[in-house]
Amino acid sequence: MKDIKISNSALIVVDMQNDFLPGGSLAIPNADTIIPVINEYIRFFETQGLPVVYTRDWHPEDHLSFKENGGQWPRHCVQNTPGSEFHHNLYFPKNYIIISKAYEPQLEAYSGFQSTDLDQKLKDMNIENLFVCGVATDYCVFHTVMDAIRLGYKVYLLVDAIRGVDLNPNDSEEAIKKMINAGVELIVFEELFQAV
Ligand code: VGL
Ligand code: ZN
Repeated sequence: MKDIKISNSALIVVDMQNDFLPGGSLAIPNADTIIPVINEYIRFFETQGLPVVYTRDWHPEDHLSFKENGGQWPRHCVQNTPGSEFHHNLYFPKNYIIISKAYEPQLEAYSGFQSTDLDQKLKDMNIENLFVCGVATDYCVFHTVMDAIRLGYKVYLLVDAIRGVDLNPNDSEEAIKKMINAGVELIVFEELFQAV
């Protein structure tokens, strides 16, 4: 059995917003199929009295990552539009934290830690272990995990609750390999459930 530490832990749900889900402008294949699994994780953390953090891509209309502005992505997750809203099936506990990122026109930020107070908020709560799920495996999940490891957190990647863009077919696989090399531990819900 894996040595999973529940105390001083937080769940990070990355970018489960309409534009990244089927029907959205930057739809990630099968991203909707992880919602029930993510909700299980959220309920687990809620039951354990542990914090749940939701990151969101929060771009201004003139964001540099959009094709119309010279970037590589279709327009997505524009602040206060339906596409930037969290999916309506995503579960929210009574208490939760939202972290908005990439909110400035000239700033790209795939990581939930980049130009946000996420690290400070977690340290204020004495969080040492992070459990990360959501989208996209090869972009925001990847960069959030790599930053978290760099910042000294023990990071668990919830492999049954992530999906990737895969512009190239192996991008997510490569990203997972890099995260493993950096020290991430891969787990599925059953292993977390058995850990308590
Ligand atoms: C993301 C592409 C562009 C992500 C954000 O959330 O992974 N991907 N912006
Ligand atoms: Zn974006």
